[in-house]
Amino acid sequence: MFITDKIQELNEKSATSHAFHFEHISQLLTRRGIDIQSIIDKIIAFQIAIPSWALGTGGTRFGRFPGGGEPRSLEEKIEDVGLLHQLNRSSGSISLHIPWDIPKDPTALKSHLQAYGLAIDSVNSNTFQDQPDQTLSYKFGSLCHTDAGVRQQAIDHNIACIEHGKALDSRVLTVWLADGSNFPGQQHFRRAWQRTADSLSEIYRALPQDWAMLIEYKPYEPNFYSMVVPDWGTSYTLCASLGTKAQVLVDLGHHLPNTNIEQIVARLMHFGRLGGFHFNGSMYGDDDLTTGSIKPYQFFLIFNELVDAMTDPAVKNPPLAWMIDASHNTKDPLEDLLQSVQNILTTYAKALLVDRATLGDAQQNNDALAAEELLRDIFATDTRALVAEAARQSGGAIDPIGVYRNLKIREKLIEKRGKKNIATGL
Ligand code: PSV
Ligand code: MN
Repeated sequence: MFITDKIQELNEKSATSHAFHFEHISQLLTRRGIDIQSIIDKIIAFQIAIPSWALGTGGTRFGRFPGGGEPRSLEEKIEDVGLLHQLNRSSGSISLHIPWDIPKDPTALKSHLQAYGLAIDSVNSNTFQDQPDQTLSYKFGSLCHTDAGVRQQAIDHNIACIEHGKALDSRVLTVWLADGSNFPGQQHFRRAWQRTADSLSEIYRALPQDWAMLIEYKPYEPNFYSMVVPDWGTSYTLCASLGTKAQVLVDLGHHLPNTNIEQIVARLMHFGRLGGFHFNGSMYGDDDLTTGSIKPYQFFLIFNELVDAMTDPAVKNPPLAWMIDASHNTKDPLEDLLQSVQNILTTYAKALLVDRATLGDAQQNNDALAAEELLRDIFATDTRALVAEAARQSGGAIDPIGVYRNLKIREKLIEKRGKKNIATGL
């Protein structure tokens, strides 16, 4: 579905109200000596990948309630991301989970992507489920398994993912391991780490020079006693044992309550090892809620650290792969993704406004109140008009969700695809 003309028509209706809000923030920032256009350009340049597995309605282990119009194929998933990108101009790539989304004809798929101005982001391996045609089971782990045959099967799968990615010009393999144990004594911790490191090094050998391997961590689930890669420290040790193409991936939902994620991000960037980011919102654990919906202040503090390191020439961290990793149980998945992207961009914009010299002085002088107030002041600044202006300037919608609803896109997708189909994915 191509809707660019309609977006322009509807933008005209929002123009007066947008001009009013944009004028307000422009005056505020001018008084602070901030170059508004340079902030807008940075917002325009910020692209967040959409995962192919989050375009349908997710389920829980208790049930699944599809909302209708879900994509029936990888091509239709690309069309959905194409819709998002036309609306916000910030969702220019799609990540694939293999084997949920195996590209059958890479050449045709590439031209389909091109038609929507999209690229492939990461390829993500899946050794957390058994597939019908699979010889050996991952019930007791994959890359860490005690049986060399299972490990080899998991290694081969990851290498096959790299091959799929190469055919589509991806440059990132993301590895998340569900490996671990449910009972004390079940697994030998040191040997499990070593087997994992050895298996990863086999995969690393197959990684092209210009690729990155991102290693994600998670404290619990599906294993509830121990996970082989439960935290950023373990991820870091694995990356360090592999080489510089291996980087840690932070998924916001993969932390125990009250973990200081902003400090983790700062540490990893200080050591040049933060490679990727999965955005979502979390109340208790890996809840996969809308980004920024539960703890917006912490989300801002995380972005503050990211931007601090990204703008410090002394920090030698590679560019990050940004992606949303969420599941949509209550809302329309496309609306939820639009909302997440808006929250990400408005929060990123806030972090860009932080006066780092003044903050640095306050920190140097141990003036806790001044430092904290500076951050709180920026957190309270409404940056929505900056994000709307960035979308407007790049041909997107001033109000992406408003346009989505006005054009009755979900209704049209249901008409075309039906009410009951279920997309592959979570
Ligand atoms: C695991 O919880 C995770 O965050 C990993 O990124 C997976 O690839 C994704 O969710 C989908 O299951
Ligand atoms: Mn994730």
